[in-house]
Amino acid sequence: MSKPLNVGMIGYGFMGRAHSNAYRRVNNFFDLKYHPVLKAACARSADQIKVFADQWGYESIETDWRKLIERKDIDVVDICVPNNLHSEIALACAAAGKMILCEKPLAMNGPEALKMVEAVEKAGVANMVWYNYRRVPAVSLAKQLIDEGRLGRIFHYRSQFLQDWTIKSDLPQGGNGLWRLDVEAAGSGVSGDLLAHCIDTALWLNGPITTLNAMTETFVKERMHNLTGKVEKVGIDDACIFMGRHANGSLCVFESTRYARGHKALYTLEINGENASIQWDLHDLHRLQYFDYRDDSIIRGWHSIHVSDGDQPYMSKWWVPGLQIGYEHSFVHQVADFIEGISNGKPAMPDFRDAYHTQLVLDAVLASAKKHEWLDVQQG
Ligand code: SOE
Repeated sequence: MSKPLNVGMIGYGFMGRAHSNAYRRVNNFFDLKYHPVLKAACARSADQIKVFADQWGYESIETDWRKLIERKDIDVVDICVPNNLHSEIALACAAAGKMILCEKPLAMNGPEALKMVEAVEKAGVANMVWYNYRRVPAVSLAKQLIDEGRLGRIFHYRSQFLQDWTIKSDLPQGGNGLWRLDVEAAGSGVSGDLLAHCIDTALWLNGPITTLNAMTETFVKERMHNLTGKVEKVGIDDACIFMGRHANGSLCVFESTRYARGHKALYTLEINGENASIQWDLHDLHRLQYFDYRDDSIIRGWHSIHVSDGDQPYMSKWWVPGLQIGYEHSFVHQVADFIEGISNGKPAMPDFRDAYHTQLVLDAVLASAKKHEWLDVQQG
C-alpha cells in the first residue's frame, strides 16, 4: 500500500493544470511508495481557485499562500505562480519543512536562486524544478545514448525554442495570462521562459557551459499594461541568441524567440559527435533522429527512432510498442521520479542546485547582451 503525499498547489494557470494532471495520473501507471493527494489549491481569487479546485479534485482551497504553508496536512508545495513570487514562497516553505516542486525558471536571477538553494539544503527538504522536457522519453533516450558514449567526442550542441504568440503589438503586458511579458513579474522574457529549457537540457546532456556571447532584442518597445491601464515600456527580451563553449570543448549555439511566425512551440536540439549525431524536436516529440557513421555504408543515414518500445525510457509504463505518448506525460514522469527519489533517498534532478546552474547561464546571457561582450559563466 502506498502512503499519501499531500500536495498544496499555489497557482492555477496552464502549468497548474499540467502538474495537477500528473499528480492524478501517476499512480495509475507507476508503482510507487507514495500517492499524491490533492489537498489544497491556493490563489488570491476565491472564485477562480474554487473553479480550478473543483475541476481537478482538490479537497480544499486557500486564498493566502502563507496559510497553505502553515497547514500541517500539506507535505509538498507546488509553486506555480509568476517568477517574482517563487523565492519568497520557497523560502517560507523551506522554513516550514515542506518539500517543494517549483515551476521554472527557479528564480529571477542567480543570487536569488542561490538563497533558495541554501534554504532548502539547510532545511533538508526535498526539492525539484519543473524542467519537464528532460523526461520526454526521446530526450531521455538521447541522454542514454550520450552516456553510453555512442556519439564519441562532442563537437556541437545547437538548440532553439521558437514561438510566435507575442508578435501583435496591441497585445497588452501584465496580469493573468500575460505576466510573462511584464519584466517585474517574469524577470526576463524569452531567455527565462524558453531559453531556460534549452539550457537545462544542454547542461544535462552536454555538461557545463563555460563562456558565451549573447544578443537580445525587444521588437515591441511599449505595450499597454493590464495592471496600470497605461502604455508602458516593455522590459523583457523578445528574442535572445547566444553562442558559447561547453567545458568538454564543444561549441554551442542557442536561439529563443516569440517572433518566429508559424512556430508555436518548436523546441529543437541537435548534437554532433565524432561517431554519431542526434536530433530532436518538440513538434514530433516521440521521435529521436539518430545518425551513426559506423553503420555499414550501404544503410548509413538518419534513423528516425519511434520511441515507444518498452526498452526505451519510461515506455514500459505505458501502452504497447508503437503507441506513443505526449507532452503531458513528461510531467507524469517528473512526479514519478520525484516520488522515487524521496522513497529511495536519491533525489531526482533537476533540484534547486541544478536549476541554479541554469540561472547562472541566464545571468551571463543577459549580462553579455547588455555589455556586448564575451563573458565567462559563473560555475556556482
Ligand atoms: C510559454 O508559452 C510556455 O508555456 C513556457 O512558459 C513553457 O515553459 C514552455 O514549455 C512552453 O511555452
